[in-house]
Amino acid sequence: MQNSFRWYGPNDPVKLTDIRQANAEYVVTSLHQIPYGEKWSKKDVKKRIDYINKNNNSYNINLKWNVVESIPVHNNIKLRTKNFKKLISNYKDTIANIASNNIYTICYNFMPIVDWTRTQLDFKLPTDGLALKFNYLQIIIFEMYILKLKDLEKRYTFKQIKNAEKFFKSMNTNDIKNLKLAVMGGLPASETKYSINEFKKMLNAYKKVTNKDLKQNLREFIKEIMPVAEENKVKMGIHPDDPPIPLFGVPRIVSTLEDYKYILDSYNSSCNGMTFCAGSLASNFSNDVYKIFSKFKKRVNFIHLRNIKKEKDRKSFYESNHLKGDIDFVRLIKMILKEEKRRSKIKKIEIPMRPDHGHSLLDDQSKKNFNPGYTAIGRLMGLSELRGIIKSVI
Ligand code: DNO
Repeated sequence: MQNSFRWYGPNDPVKLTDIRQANAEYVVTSLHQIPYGEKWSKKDVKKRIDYINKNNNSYNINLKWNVVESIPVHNNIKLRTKNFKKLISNYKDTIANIASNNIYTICYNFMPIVDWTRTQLDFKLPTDGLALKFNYLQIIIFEMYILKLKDLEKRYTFKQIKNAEKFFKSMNTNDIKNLKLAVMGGLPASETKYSINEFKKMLNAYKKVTNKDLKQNLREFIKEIMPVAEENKVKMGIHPDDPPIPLFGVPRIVSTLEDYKYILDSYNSSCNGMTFCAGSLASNFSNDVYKIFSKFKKRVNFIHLRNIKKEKDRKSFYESNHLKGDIDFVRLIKMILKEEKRRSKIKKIEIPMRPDHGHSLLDDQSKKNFNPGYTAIGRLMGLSELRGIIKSVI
């Protein structure tokens, strides 16, 4: 596997030297400064490569940008409204401009409104480390008390609503502020930091969109972009919904084995592949991550490795230590290495992999400015544990 680390660019408090010290050899990044939907020029991409190269020299490990994560997909594309045709044309040009700079793997997702979602960014572990957590009741609280939505009984049971009311009473002002921040854009890579009204407006835009509509829109998008990916030898990897369950009454369609089957069958090409995110997939109680990997292994273009611990309500989870969660990484890594071996019959092929998220540990906790989940020390530990497994099972 290509040991990679996500890097949020020159403004990331985690610097390229930190990434090198963590023993990664590749960086996964995106041009986060470019607004969603706009075209990335060849020059924009080259500028970022030059920045990385300037930090490389003959003495140190030469970090290389191997994966673009992500080219975000604008909501107008997901909804196929307004200027979506222009946005798709920009998307295609962006793919070509990335490839012309010799980067051939691109991750994207099709989550409506918000990208990945957590409800707590500082969940205290028994070790005193801090983790990210998703609590389903807090999503109901968010809808009930922050968005003040009506008709919640349409999608939640009486018991869930009562439990949410009870939970809400135990939260203080700070907890509520943090919940709001976490859901409405406190996480890195989120589309935008919404205001309550903007968030409601987006919910309204998706109001009549069914699961079937959204799937159809994704299929159209795939059919439009994949020929460009093929022409430019780019491997696209669609990231699963995180978490892989519908949120706020809006459908999510990249959550299960069946969803992936639909997506990968929509355009039969190795360029139309998946980002296998173990932690995201495992947080849906019905998903079997080993089965999903086995089924689509030939189409896995990028890998995220992180673990989770599911909770009793079957919807909530927290991000556990890489070796302590519900996923057996020894088993999974063996499967990945076997697939790499299969691909490497003619020429050695390594799948790009990054440890996804880390806890906030040691000095991470005193840093004022950090991207939740993307701390230096926490991820360093994650990568080290994964490397240990890789080394011992290879
Ligand atoms: C979370 C990430 C995802 C990912 C995008 C991929 O940490 O794995 O947010 O960046 O969804 O498109």
